[in-house]
Amino acid sequence: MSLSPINDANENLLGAVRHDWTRDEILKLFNMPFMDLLFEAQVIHRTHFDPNKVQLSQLCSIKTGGCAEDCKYCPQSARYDTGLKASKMMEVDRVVELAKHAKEAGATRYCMGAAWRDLKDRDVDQICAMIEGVKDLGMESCVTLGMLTSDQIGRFKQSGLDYYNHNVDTSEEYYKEIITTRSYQDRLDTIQNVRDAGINVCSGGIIGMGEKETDRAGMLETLANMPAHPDSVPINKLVQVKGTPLYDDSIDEISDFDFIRTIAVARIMMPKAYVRLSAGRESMDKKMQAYCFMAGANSMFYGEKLLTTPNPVKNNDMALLAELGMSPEGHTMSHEDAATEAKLTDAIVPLKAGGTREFDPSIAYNSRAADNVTQ
Ligand code: SAM
Ligand code: DTB
Ligand code: SF4
Repeated sequence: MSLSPINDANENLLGAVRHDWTRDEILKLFNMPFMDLLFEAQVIHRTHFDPNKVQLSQLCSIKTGGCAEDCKYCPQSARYDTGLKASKMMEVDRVVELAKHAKEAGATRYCMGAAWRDLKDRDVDQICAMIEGVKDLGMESCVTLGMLTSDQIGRFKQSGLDYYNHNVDTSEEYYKEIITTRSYQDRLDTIQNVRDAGINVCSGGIIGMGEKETDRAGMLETLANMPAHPDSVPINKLVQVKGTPLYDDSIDEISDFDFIRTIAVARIMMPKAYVRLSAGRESMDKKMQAYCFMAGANSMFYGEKLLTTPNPVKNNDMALLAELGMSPEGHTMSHEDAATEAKLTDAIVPLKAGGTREFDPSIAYNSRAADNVTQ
């Protein structure tokens, strides 16, 4: 018996980096027996990545709330009463200070988000200073600021920006049900500007907004059929926030298995992308997250807060990775960084108090010394 059910069905489906996926092919993947799908995703994952490593990104909301857009999922839209207080843009020094803490706790990428429809030229200098501050710490930088022009992204490139996050959110068909104040094409144009500037693209979407399986397939079709696959693909599980239109009992919560399937299909379709387990982890138990890693997720948001909603506490995340024999992927820190490692150890040792496991210092950073050098 073959170990590769996809190859049995169609040799072209497995392993190749493709940009010509059809909806039918993708739906075929979604409808594979669960175990076969996970197996294929693991094989592909192991071809390109260390399966026991997870990249950690930390978010910072540099400008919260008061957004003009009507994204039905979003607590930061000014159109919905979610009780969120809008704030002004944070000072550069404060952002860099928070990034330093994030680095000390093990994050390698710092993602700064603003509740804007689009970026205004008057804000570009301040954002450039934030990017430069994060880069000076030896971290990767990412920003997500809404739509932007090629001139603006060119300025960020000069400041050393590594990633720009701009999600397609769902399929082109379902998008109209979720957002009316800007088009799918607007999103794609911004992503193209980012790619043209030589900045890594981070683009994914949200699962659990009442969409059908064909919409999940459509979202992945858009992402995988871009001229180059996004370097990072965040898969968010909708966080239902009271006051938003998607805070709704009538929306069936997506089943765990359907969510895991989406991760696995993303891994198969975009073999070399970092697939990020993003919003919604707070509602996932340890087993669910382990299945997501098995399906090919190899990145996650780290730290107690996403932009405005909660995320698992760092100690729990470190405990989960330790229990699974996994470790954070690092490329800006080394074992020589004793101060940093001591802080990581402080963060993990209290786990022992829970009595579940012994602390093994090697999990704080890669236990295989060879991997500890810059990748
Ligand atoms: N305003 C910018 C934009 O829309 O591109 C950047 C920030 S926006 C909050 C970034 C992404 O967060 C959205 O594209 C969406 O995918 C995700 N997001 C926002 N609210 C969410 C929620 N309640 N649940 C899950 N994901 C959410
Ligand atoms: C992404 O895809 N998810 C992150 C990040 N990119 C900017 C944001 C999630 C936000 C969840 C809701 C909130 O905390 O406000
Ligand atoms: Fe504004 Fe972004 Fe939220 Fe949409 S997702 S309302 S653009 S902050």
